[in-house]
Amino acid sequence: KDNDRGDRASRSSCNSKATMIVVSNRLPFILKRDENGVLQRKASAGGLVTAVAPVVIRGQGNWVGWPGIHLEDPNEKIPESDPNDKTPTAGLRSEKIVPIRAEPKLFDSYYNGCCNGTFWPLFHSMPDRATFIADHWKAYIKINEEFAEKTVHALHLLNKQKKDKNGSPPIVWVHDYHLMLAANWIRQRAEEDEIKCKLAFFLHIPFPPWDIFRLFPWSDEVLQGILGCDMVGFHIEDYCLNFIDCCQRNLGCRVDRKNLLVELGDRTICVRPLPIGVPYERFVQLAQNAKPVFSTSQKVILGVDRLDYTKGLVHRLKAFERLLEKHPEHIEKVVLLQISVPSRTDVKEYQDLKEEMDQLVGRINGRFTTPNWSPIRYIYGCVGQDELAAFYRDAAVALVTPLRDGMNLVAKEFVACQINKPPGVLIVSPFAGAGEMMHEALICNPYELDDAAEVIHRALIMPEDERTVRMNHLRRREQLNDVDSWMKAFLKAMDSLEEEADDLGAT
Ligand code: GDG
Repeated sequence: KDNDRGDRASRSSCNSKATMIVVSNRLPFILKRDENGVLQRKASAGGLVTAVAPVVIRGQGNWVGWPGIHLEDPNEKIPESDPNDKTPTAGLRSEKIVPIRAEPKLFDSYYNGCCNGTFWPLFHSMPDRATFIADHWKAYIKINEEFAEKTVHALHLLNKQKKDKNGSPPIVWVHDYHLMLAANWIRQRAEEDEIKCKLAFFLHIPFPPWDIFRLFPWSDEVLQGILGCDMVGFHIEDYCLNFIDCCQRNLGCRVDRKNLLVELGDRTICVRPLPIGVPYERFVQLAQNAKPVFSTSQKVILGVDRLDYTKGLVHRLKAFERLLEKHPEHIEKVVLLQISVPSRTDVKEYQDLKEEMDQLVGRINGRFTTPNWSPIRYIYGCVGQDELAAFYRDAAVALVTPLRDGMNLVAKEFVACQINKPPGVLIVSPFAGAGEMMHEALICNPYELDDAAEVIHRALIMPEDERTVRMNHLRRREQLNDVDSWMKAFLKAMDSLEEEADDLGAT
């Protein structure tokens, strides 16, 4: 079943001129110091930034976030972008950037402690990996307060500059699990100061079922923080329903599962599935222009992931090993190319995972390598966008097998780049948001190694016509539902908030 709400919303056009303040843990670029200690911007090429930045720029809004380094001098100014910068954030004037300055130890407790040590594993339904530490939670509260305060300050400035006092109020869009408390404080402060705004929250990772969520000792506060918004977005309807369930069971809210509404006090909050897309045409272009990268005649099975325990990399390597055991006809005929991008490298769990992967690659290669061939090519690092597009284009199979993943953009970028005829095959885990809607992919449960090995085998021997039909459907859907249409669907959902809030019906 296609995700009707997301699809319907994203097809409609929306020319909102709204002023938007984006609030995210990171700014859409990072700041670095050159050899003379002068600050410089380093642009980000992510799809989300590409879609959101033009809207912020057009409405002369702001971006609130951490700049990637600790700025000690409170008066130090954010630099303008480099004149040669052609990326989407180049038009974001420095006066519109609101950097978060925080004491490094506090920020570490918030970011590595609470965000990545608690919420990341818990929300990916891996509670055994989560730590519940009161000091980390206190740091999370403090940093969220700091974000809220900076956002309210930006709202005040916008309010002063606003010529048309009756025009639509600015949209404040808070992103992700780092900032689940900020919205409620922004609402309270804005109300006290009589500043109008519409508040939205979007979660990029899964929202877990109630039985997992309630393990967090301060779970009520998290819900109240998010419910400070007028609209709450998730990638898929399952996460919306999990959230609504938690609001009902934890806080006793009246809810409407059919219309996805939650009532808190005298307010009604709309919950919406807004499945994110990728900059589809940009990836097509990259794939058209990229030079070939594989010098091998062997079929390439591709994996591209941040090195994170949620991505199921250990299971994937073991499934590939099982394939070689059960189907030795693939020996010397296929290669697994795994790109693992270093991530959260100062956290022990991530260092342990790197160690485990290094050993596993060594063991499998040691076991199967012949004089002319090694089964796994392992890149621990980041490749350029052109090279990545060439990998996506020329791979015979993409293995996207996370144990749990909010959406997973790699699956979508792969199909966008599949311009070769005949195309390759996408294998996706049912535990990724992408697995919910990419119906023509082969579905593979990463926990079941025998089955996973069989699915890879099936992908490798799939006839051309079947591959073509599947890939055509997958590509069409991603082209229609790209990241710009996600942005439009969001703005449309914000536009229609008032009507929807009147709908709260049966529980
Ligand atoms: C979170 C959620 C959700 C990867 N390797 C290279 C490279 N990448 C780029 C990919 C892709 C991005 O990184 C990874 O995106 P994912 O969606 O797969 O995963 P997360 O980072 O965990 O993102 C996720 C997402 O937010 C959006 O809402 O889908 O579920 O966890 O864009 O292209 N880029 C380059 N070289 C690499 O080696 N240039």
